[in-house]
Amino acid sequence: MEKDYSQLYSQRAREMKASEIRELLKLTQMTDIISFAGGLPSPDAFPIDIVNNICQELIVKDGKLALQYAATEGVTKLREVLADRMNRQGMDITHRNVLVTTGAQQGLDLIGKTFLDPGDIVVLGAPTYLGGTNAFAAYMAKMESIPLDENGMNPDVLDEKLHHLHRHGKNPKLLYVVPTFQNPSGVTMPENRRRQLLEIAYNYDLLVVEDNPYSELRYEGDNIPSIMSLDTEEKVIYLGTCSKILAPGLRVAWTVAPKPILNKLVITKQSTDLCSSTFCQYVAYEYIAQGYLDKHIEVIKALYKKKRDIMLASLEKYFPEGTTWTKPLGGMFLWVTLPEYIDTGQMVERAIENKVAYVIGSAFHADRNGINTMRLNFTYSSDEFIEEGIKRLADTIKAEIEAHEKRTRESPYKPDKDGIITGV
Ligand code: PMP
Ligand code: G9A
Repeated sequence: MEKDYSQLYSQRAREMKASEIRELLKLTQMTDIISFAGGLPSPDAFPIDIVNNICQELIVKDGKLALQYAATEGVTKLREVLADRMNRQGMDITHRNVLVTTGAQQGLDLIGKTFLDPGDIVVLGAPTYLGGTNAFAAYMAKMESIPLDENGMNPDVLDEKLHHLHRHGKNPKLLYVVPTFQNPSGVTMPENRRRQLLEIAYNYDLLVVEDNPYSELRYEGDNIPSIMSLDTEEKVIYLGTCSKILAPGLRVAWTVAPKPILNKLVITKQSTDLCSSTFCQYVAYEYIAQGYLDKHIEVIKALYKKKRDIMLASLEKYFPEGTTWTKPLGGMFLWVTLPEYIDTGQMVERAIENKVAYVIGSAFHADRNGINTMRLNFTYSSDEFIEEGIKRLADTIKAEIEAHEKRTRESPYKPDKDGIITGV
């Protein structure tokens, strides 16, 4: 029998739960399941030859630096090229506003560690990125959810929520948003909403955490400025990452923040990992500085647009009546809503038996709502498997609908013509 250490765990560790995404990943990577679960880039797109050349040249040319510890802030020349890229996207920063992190996930954790005491409130979307909720929950924060619509977070609803919280003496500290091609729903906040959101943040003295891994993966439509680039009061912390535009295995990401906040985050990071992998930072630097990243993004955009289109066409072709889904203009995900009586948490076992996987929608709701929803990733699977996987998923859903209809037919309690159940 395994020894039980639970009495020794901190309260925070006792309350932490495994990420539904990471657990599914273990399962889907081991088997022949078609996975629409993890937010994984297509491995076919990884620039293996270029990274190979960079690594070989790097180790000869700069080995003594690349194998050494780096400053906690990150390798200066990487911070500089990242700041340049951000400025080309409308920001006004220097490398001193940039902290290199081990994945944007670490950025979220450092923000939690730096700002959140137990009981502090974070306001976020419903649904929202589960890794964000988990990072803040690890610091025992309380989440307050704002339901999203097809244009992301509605500022009027946010304002009402904050007003209500304030009336009850509650002052949230952070507002967490993934405004562009949101994980998990794929929806994007238009510019006017971003401006309104900032005004609200200023009024309520909230820090906005803008988590933005996907904005460069736009397949149609015009770019929308980041919230940080619209900010005039230094109230935004921004997270970027190489994970979706280059390779998540590098674990190279960056946090942009006003200098006082950045300095605090650096101290927080020192107790976490001293510095992010120097070697990977040098690889990322060379990749960007030699001009490969912008070209690579064009290649993967074409690849992912096609995959999105195949998934949308397959949904149209196979999914039964009563199901709806978002039609994202970019990113990696779309969001499916099933009839209310279907619990995607229970259905997932049947889906896995049918050799297809998704992430259950309730995992992305801090309040565990959204039980009839699911997130589908369209970038990881090969083109052929996308259609086959959607067909398997459609069959799984149809079986749930049929089982429900059978139960209703056989039930002694039937609704009359006004929908009132009287019993037979
Ligand atoms: N934020 C969001 C919204 C994400 O979708 C992800 C990855 N799925 C992350 C943060 C973490 O990314 P990274 O690989 O950079 O840690
Ligand atoms: O593998 C991970 O946990 C990163 C992917 C995140 C996601 O699926 O949203």
